[in-house]
Amino acid sequence: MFIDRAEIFVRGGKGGHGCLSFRREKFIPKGGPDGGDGGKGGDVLLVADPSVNTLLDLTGRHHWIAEDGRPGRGRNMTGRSGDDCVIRVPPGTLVYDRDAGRLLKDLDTPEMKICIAAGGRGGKGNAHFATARHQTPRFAQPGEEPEERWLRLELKLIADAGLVGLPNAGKSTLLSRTTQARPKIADYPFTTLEPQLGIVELPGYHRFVMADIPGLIEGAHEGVGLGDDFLRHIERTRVIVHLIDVHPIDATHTPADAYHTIRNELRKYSQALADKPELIVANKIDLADNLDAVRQLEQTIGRKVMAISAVTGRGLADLSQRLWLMIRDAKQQEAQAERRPAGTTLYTRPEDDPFRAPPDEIVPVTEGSPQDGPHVPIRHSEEAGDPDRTLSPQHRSKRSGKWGLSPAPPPPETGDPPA
Ligand SMILES: Nc1nc2c(ncn2[C@@H]2O[C@H](COP(=O)(O)OP(=O)(O)OP(=O)(O)O)[C@@H](O)[C@H]2O)c(=O)[nH]1
Ligand SMILES: [Mg+2]
Repeated sequence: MFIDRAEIFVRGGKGGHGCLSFRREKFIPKGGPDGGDGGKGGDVLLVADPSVNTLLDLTGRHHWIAEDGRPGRGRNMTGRSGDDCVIRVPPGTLVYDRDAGRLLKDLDTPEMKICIAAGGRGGKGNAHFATARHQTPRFAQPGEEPEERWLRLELKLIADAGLVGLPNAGKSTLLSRTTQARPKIADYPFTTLEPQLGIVELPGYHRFVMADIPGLIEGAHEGVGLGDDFLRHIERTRVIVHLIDVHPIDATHTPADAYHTIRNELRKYSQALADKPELIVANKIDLADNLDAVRQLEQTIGRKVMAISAVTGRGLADLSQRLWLMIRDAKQQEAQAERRPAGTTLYTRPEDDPFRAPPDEIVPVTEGSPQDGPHVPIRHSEEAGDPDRTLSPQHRSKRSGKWGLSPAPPPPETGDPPA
């Protein structure tokens, strides 16, 4: 099965809560605040891994959630940070925000790593808020909520050369003769329904990837035949191999007509695709004793044409060599245009990404003097050192109201704070 799309939900880990605790030891009755900070939640990372070929693994698992940070503890102990969740995808994967429908990143470089959903920061423990004037901060900061979102991942096959042509031009035959791929071949149109890839190997350890896609016909851009959607699989190829049957069974359409039809469809799909370097190849020359049909095609379209027979293998070595040279030139040009170190985090998120909550959505602290970061409602401890049992006064009154109880008295603190 050819999977090239996946939808996944990603969420970073929650930040651990800061701890509300006071030091309590023998002979030290008022030991002061010693609640540690919560740990940071893990991030969800996407890594372009060349050893992964499809998005197949992602279709079986929809939720990718990083580990939460652990809460801080008494005695100034900081909670452990959560582990990151690493998702490996093939290079060439496009990462979209599913709901916003916009492209977040193009993972086009092997080993490229991006943080797609950051974990929440750990909350500060009450020790953090002690000042000379306020020595008994009876609050700690909860951990920050993590980022989460649905992603749509799309893999565009990265082939170096893409075969285009009318149905029955012999594209699949050519792929099967030049690579180890075994696509279906038959003498009826639209034999190929899904793109196929193969690796062409040449002497000198040179190799490149060739893609065979379904045949195009006139009106494909309007959905005629199999449409032209699969052209996206060859949008990134460096070279287009335009294959033409020079002895078509249907004599009303000459090879030159075939050429113009395909050129027209390529242009309708994308001008960038139509502008790619193109090698025009006349196939099935074994069906005639001479190359007159090839010469005639050259004259009509005014372009140089390579002659091959995918069945007998004539001209295939030259074709592969010629393609390799074109691909090598294209690669060199790309390398000059863009030089980037591989293996680094190149991106966290677009600057205009509206994902992070605007500051006014964060409830300000209502007691004490926060020193940095966004602050959230005060939490009081019922048991020092156990932040899971912390609740804000608002929470407490809300909860008691909900259950028809009178507001609870302030919770006792185990450590005796200084006066
Ligand atoms: N005589 C001859 N027949 C060929 C040659 N190349 C392909 N064929 C035949 O042409 C027919 C179509 O070949 P395919 O490789 O399936 O053509 P395709 O372009 O992949 O066709 P679609 O997948 O339908 O778009 C088959 O019967 C092949 O055997 C060739 O060089 N010479
Ligand atoms: Mg085919």
